[in-house]
Amino acid sequence: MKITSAEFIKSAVWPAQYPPATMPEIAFVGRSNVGKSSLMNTLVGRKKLAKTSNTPGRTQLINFFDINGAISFVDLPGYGFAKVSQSVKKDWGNMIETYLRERQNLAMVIFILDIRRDPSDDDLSLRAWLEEYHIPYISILTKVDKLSNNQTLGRKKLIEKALGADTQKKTILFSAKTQKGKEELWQFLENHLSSLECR
Ligand SMILES: Nc1nc2c(ncn2[C@@H]2O[C@H](COP(=O)(O)OP(=O)(O)O)[C@@H](O)[C@H]2O)c(=O)[nH]1
Ligand SMILES: [Mg+2]
Repeated sequence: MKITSAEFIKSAVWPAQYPPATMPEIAFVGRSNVGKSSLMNTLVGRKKLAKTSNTPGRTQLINFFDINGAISFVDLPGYGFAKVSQSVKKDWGNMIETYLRERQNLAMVIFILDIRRDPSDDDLSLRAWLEEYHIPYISILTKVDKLSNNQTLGRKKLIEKALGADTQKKTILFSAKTQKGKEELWQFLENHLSSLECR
C-alpha cells in the first residue's frame, strides 16, 4: 500500500465521541508496551504518527487516524499495565469492549503479542471478545528481532497453542526494528479490505 497521507483525527473515550463511521476501520490492540504504536508507525512509514514511548500505560484514550482518506486506523488503550488501580483497569476494559461491540465500520482487529511472552489473562479475554462479537482479527507476534529464528518458531508454536487450538487464524511474525512482516501484513489487510468491497 502506498501511503499518501496519514493524519491524526481525534481521541475519544465513548461512542458519542467517535468520528463518523465513514471508512473501513482497522483497530490495533495489545498490552501496554507490546509495540502497538511502533507497529502502526511501521505500517504507515511515519516515525511519529502514533506516539511510541518507554513508559507503558500512557495511552488511555482511543486514537483515530485517517490513512489515505480511505481507511482509518485506531490505536486502542494498552491493557495489563500493573501500576494502575482496579477502577482504572475496569474503565480501560469497558472502553475497549464497548468499542469492539459497537463500532459499525470495524473491519479488522490487529491483535498484537510479544513473541517472548505467554499470552496474559487480559490477552485471553480480548481474544474471547473478538470471537464472541465475530470480529475478524489477525494475531501479530512482534519483537521477533529479539530472538533467533529457532527460538521464534518455538515461541510461535507455544503462543498459538496458548491462544487455543480452535484458532485456525493466521499469525504473522513482525519486527518494527527490521520491518519483517510489514509487507505480509499489508497484503493481508488489502486482501481483506477488497473482499469487503466486493460484498
Ligand atoms: N526490538 C524491538 N523493540 C520494539 C519493537 N516494537 C516496539 N519496540 C520497543 O518497545 C517499546 C514500546 O513500544 P511502543 O510501540 O511504544 O508500545 P505500545 O505501548 O504498545 O504502543 C519501545 O521502547 C519500542 O522501541 C520491535 O519490533 N523490536
Ligand atoms: Mg502506544
